[in-house]
Amino acid sequence: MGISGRPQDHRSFPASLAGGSNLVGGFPPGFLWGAATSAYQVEGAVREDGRAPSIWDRFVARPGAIFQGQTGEVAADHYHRMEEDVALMAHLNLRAYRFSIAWPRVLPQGTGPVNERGLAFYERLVDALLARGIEPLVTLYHWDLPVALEERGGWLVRDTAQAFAEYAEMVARRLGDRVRWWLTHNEPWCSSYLGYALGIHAPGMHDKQLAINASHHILLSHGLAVQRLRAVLPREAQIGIALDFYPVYAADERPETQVAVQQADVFRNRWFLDPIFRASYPESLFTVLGVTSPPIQTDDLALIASPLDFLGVNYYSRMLVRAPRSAAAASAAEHASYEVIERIPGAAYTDMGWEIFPEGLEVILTRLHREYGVKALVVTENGAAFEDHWHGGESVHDWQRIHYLQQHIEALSRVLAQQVPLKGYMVWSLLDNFEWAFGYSKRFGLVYVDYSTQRRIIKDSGRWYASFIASQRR
Ligand code: IFM
Repeated sequence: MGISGRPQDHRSFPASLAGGSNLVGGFPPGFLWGAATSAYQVEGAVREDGRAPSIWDRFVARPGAIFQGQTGEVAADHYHRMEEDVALMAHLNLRAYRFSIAWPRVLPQGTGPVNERGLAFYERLVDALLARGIEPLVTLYHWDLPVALEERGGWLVRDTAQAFAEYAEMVARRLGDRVRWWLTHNEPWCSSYLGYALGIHAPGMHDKQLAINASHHILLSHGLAVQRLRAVLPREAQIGIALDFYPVYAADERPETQVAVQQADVFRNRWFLDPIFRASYPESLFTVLGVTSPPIQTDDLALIASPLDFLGVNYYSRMLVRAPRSAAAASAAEHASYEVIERIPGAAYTDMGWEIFPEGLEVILTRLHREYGVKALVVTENGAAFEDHWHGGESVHDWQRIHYLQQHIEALSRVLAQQVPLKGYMVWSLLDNFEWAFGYSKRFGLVYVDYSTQRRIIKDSGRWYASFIASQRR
């Protein structure tokens, strides 16, 4: 099977990290302990079984776009190793697995005829998961728009929102008898801002106005898809979206910094949260971004705010900001209204340069429940990249990741103690994988992937997580 490591044995961990069982209690029975991946980051097989290219296949070919010109062509070869990977998940005691469907694999032209061979892959994956008692969580869009749609305007045109709703309905009709948990989009902030304003993600554009326009169509596509999913899925289906959050903190006590905090919060958290849960864009959003309103039509916001069963929360870090201290600092900052403090003395960082700040997870989850009245929450991503080293044996010692997971899981138990309806936690990621512009240089997996052989080696963190989940079985 090619799986290394013994999940039940955690005797080699530092004493403070061993024994998930005495870490925290109080997790409800049926809590979804899982891990997540996305199609382009793990599948590979980009030209197989009728899959057509997505905007990422095109973007990775752009000189300088990706670390060392790497691509997702092979990635973790999950398309060919799916059964082995599901066995690995069972070995890790996972109760849930979040994955995404590659739109261009199942509808190569974005609309029109279904590619049965592509769809069959996801049917086999869902069946394999269920056979092992692992709950599937399906994400319909994790950034891989079919090129055929990009050529017709991509997210800059309303038709793409309609095409997404049709795609969502088709998948729901085919998998809805077996899949209970559905997410429309993953991190639309990234699809919009990184893709259309900063140009560091596909489709690689550099215009904030395009970013806000694209975001409106993405939000609309979400609302339209929620309606279609609701119409065809069984009543017990759970429909949501995964947003990424960065709680914002003030770096000093100046009143101007309080304003800066509000503006950064609008930009980083409320841009998507408010339309989805309050049917309106935050008042200052367009000013903060320096753009005009996107093309909003009557009923768009009501559709975007279609009721959800749960919200997926992707949490990695926080933002520490202050008001610019001079005109020069303001013009150097990405947004004239605030400066981000990138390095905080004494703080710990992951290999992505993200501050490790578990308290932020507690803050964001409780806020979503209290301020936005979200019915149920699932942490759909949380995890860390560290420089892992494999020396050819059976293990990879990644105590920093264990510590990271432990601290964040402790935050969850504090959240549950405050009666927040939290239903699950997915570690990003199951496997080391293609980290977008960073290529394979960043490793987030519970499982190490030796890309030259595609051998999987369970890291100590994977063994720790398996042992922790086992300790929660009641
Ligand atoms: O790898 C990504 C994922 O695709 C989306 N959320 C953040 C992860 C780590 O950067």
